[in-house]
Amino acid sequence: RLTWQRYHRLSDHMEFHDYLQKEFPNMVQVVNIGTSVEGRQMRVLKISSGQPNAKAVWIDGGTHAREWISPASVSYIVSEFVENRAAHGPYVAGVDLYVAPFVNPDGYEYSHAVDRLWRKNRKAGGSGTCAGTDLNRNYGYKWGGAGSSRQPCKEIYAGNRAFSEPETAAISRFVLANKDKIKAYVTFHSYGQYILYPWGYDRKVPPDYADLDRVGRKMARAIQSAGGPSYTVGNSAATLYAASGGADDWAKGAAGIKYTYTIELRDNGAYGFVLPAQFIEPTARDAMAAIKVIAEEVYNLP
Ligand code: 0X9
Ligand code: ZN
Repeated sequence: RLTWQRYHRLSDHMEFHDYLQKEFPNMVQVVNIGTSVEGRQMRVLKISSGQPNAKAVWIDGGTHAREWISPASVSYIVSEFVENRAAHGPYVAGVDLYVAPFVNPDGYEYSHAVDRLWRKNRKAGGSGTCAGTDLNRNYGYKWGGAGSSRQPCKEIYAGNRAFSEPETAAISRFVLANKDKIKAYVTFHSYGQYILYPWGYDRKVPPDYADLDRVGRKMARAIQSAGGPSYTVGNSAATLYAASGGADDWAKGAAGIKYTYTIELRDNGAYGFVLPAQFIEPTARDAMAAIKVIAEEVYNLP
């Protein structure tokens, strides 16, 4: 079973998904949306409000293999929504969630078994070149622009075309099929404590950025009120760096989802990607506080 005391392997998480579906069949459905490069299942957990026309929030984690706090925190959110439902507000029960805790299952396992700091997926390179595509450079909006690379040995290798990877292709298919329901898209990464909104490909903002900024600040405030640290809110390219082909830009620019964020969880550099397990619970509470704000916002949309 899953705990929040250590980082669990993928198989423990899969057992947790199966357990939730079995124990809460009216609320939780495990959907296989595709297969990774190495043949692992790409899973989405549908957490249903039971309301027929509920709006939905997309949450994902584990895009970058080494950012273990991301899938841990996303799984904590799932557990809170399902197993601790009564402790939260009415909007928790009023929106549907689509949750993909492991966008990059192969990379996650590789970062446990072989290389703790692995980032990309596990797409085989051609002979004499390197393995792995950066999944957060492989989405099909402004693909191949600033902050991405065409060289397979780079950590920010964008792949040989947009959605060349089965992992990103599966997500785009699923999200587009549900895009009328999905009103918010939150992708969890680490580290740095940032709440970032589009665009990431360039230091420009979308026309409705004032709404994104307002809700972003609300999330940051909620995190602090829950006892968490300060998170910096801003436009992705201006606040962090320009990077094209990200999931967030695609969700906003191509799928048309209004409230789109990348949240970089803890810490702000002391441990970086190798965040000790004692920080899982407090960091997961940051993530939960942010998602409660988004869920409430979506719930209250006209
Ligand atoms: O570079 C990234 O993909 C993200 N940072 S990380 O350290 N987790 O790798 C930031 C992505 C922000 N979004 C876009 N640039 N579109
Ligand atoms: Zn990342």
